[in-house]
Amino acid sequence: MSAAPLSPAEAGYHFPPGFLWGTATAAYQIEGAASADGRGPSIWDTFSRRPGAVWNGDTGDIACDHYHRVDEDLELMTRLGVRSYRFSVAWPRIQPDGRGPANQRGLDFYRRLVEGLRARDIEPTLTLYHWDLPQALEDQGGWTARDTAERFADYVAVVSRALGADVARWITLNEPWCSAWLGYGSGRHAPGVADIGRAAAATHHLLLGHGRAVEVLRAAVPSAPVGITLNLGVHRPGTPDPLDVAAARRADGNLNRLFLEPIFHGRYPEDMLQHYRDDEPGFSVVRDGDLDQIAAPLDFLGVNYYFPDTIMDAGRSHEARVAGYGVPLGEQFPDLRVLSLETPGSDTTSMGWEVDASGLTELLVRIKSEYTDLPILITENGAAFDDYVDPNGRVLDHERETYLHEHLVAVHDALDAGVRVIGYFVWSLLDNFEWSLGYSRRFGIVWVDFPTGARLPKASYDWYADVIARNAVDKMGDLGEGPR
Ligand code: IFM
Repeated sequence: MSAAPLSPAEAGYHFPPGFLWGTATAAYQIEGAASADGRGPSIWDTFSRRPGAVWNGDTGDIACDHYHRVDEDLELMTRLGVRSYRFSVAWPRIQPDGRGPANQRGLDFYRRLVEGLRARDIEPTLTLYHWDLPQALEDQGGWTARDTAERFADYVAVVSRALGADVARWITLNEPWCSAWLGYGSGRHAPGVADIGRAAAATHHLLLGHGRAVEVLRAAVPSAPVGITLNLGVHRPGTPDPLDVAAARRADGNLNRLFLEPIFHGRYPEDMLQHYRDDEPGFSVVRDGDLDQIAAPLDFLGVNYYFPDTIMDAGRSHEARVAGYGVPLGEQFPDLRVLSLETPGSDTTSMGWEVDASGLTELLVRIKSEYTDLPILITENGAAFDDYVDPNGRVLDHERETYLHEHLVAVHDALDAGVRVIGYFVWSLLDNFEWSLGYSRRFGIVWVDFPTGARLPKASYDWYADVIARNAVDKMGDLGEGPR
């Protein structure tokens, strides 16, 4: 009698041949060298100097000093074995005032990086905008001004002309929700504006900038794959009560549908247009033809996923307590009237984010059924934990290995469900500047000693190198070296 075939849970999870294993970073979070070689100020240089805006008054002035240590970081990637590196270009290095001729020394840095990657057989995945708007453009309204979308298109033309031949794939924007809603809605991110109507206008101008960038890229690099990276989530009603179901739908509208619908269906969701109808300027900035531009066909969708959200209606905090939920996490957008709740007993990361990989599978399956069958790249996934260097000089971040392991199994489940996931990028290669939380949160698979800049690969780096080498993750409960 022949033995029954092993299930993936028993045999391990193998990924399709050619699966694009990678790791990701962003310019302001790692580069430092804030005024080197003609770089102009960005909104994050300004915002991080505002008292109380960033934990400990931290700034990206030095960060990981990647600008000067790029060769060392390329070596780390080579040893890791990644097939692709996702990085962003700092617009203020290329156009210090956000417009006009290119700053050649800024371009030279990225040329060196891209050539270094190619020499090591690592595909450059280039993000054109990861939140560091030139301050000079913010002074003229930033993303609340339509002109910024045009300036972005000009900048994209400069970068694509200079680096086009060597870049493997292009990402127009990283997480435009954060730029619009944290930057102009809650004010927790640069430029620190708290005005819902301006956040809605910024949403539209960011998406318009994306559409214009796609047009420019199609002309400059016709054969290169182009996509956008969205931070998407799942919003689960805390109870079946219709009020909570409606609240979850509002949260979903703001985070997911406000971006997925215009990009893939060429329209803004009606309930969100209604919700923001009295906010000025809001979506009154939309002009004829804009949505066609925004819905320009793409080659892939980049998805950043970290955690799921449990949602109840803001008026139901008593019921939330009765249902056993902990203290609601702060209400970031009072107009949405949602409580974001922590599931009792759940594991959380040092960001306070709930660990639940099933949300990633759920999200990917939904994208396929409701929005697009395009190939999907997981352009970010990872976790911050309270890492430390132990007396033996090692960082044994087994919680991160577990997190990554569970999320890779979730990706595998999505593949089994027919979703075309073509790659996965760990956030992040290096510990880095975590925006308003400064250097207090460590997401890296490589430890960075910020006073000296020294790098130390963590246990999760070795674990991930092994996953890449085998194109597979082990079965659950078999995570290699001394797990948990
Ligand atoms: O560090 C950020 C990154 O810049 C964008 N996505 C989420 C990460 C973790 O918060």
